[in-house]
Amino acid sequence: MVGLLLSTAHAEGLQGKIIGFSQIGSESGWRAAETSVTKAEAEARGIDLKFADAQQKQENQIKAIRGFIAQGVDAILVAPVVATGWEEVLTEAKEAEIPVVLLDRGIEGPEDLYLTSVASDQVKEGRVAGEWLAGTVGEAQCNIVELQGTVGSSPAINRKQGFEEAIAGKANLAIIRSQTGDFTRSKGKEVMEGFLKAEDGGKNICAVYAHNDDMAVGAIQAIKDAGLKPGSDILVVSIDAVPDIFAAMVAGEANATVELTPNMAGPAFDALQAYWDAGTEPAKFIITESKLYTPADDPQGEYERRKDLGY
Ligand code: GYE
Repeated sequence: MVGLLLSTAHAEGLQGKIIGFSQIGSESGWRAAETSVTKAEAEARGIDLKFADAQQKQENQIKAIRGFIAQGVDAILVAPVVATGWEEVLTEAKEAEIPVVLLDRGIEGPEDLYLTSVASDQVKEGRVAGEWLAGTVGEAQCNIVELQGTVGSSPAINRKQGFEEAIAGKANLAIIRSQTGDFTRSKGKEVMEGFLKAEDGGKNICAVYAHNDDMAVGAIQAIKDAGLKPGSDILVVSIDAVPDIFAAMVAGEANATVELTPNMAGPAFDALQAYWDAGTEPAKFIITESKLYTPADDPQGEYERRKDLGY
């Protein structure tokens, strides 16, 4: 049940609206949670949600958006897999006078192609992760390996930038290897296995920074398979705050995560309703919170709380 995440304040205003949602896929636990929360938020408001899963492919998203335009939906939500290549299709939506709301990832190009964007501050997420690591290792020498998100996606670009900003000027901290794990658990594991082999079985690695928790969970498995202890031999810091990372914290195998709410649809629907009801232009960027969690923050409780929320 996702009941506790629902915002019920304006339950009636969107009754009967048809809204298309072009989702990226289900590469991570966070993504799956976002999908279920979006469906539940739509249902609670009486929205007829047309859901399209793009299987990680931008071309499928573009096709889905064109399909929504052809159907004459009232609005379109899109979680853009990569940051570029949207101008043409979003211009088509604009010409059809269908408002577009971006969810959880940003795009390059003119801002008038979408009504609003609901997302976290991804540079800040990277910075929070980097500051946590810098504060934790202090003066000690620390070689970091980085698991990047999907190449060309806004969270991969921004989370890298924010982390680099946080460790810039600290001579004892260095990213020695960085590669994409495509936001998935299996790729995170595979890439981490390569890092461990290349770095003296892992002895040369002090920390792994993963752009999401799923890749961190994959990396944790690789570290264990290599005979090292994740969480102590190699520190693990990531982003999302999904239940599995709290389970890893309970086991002493993960050290920090930055929370990303899966409820991007609630603020998106609120913005659409205000826009339709009162002509209120929403803020261009609706920014969700980025809170740090460590094993000191009741990981067992956080795990259970999220399971109850329907993750
Ligand atoms: O952190 C990751 C997902 O787009 C910000 O995408 C989102 C990211 C999220 O697959 O787990």
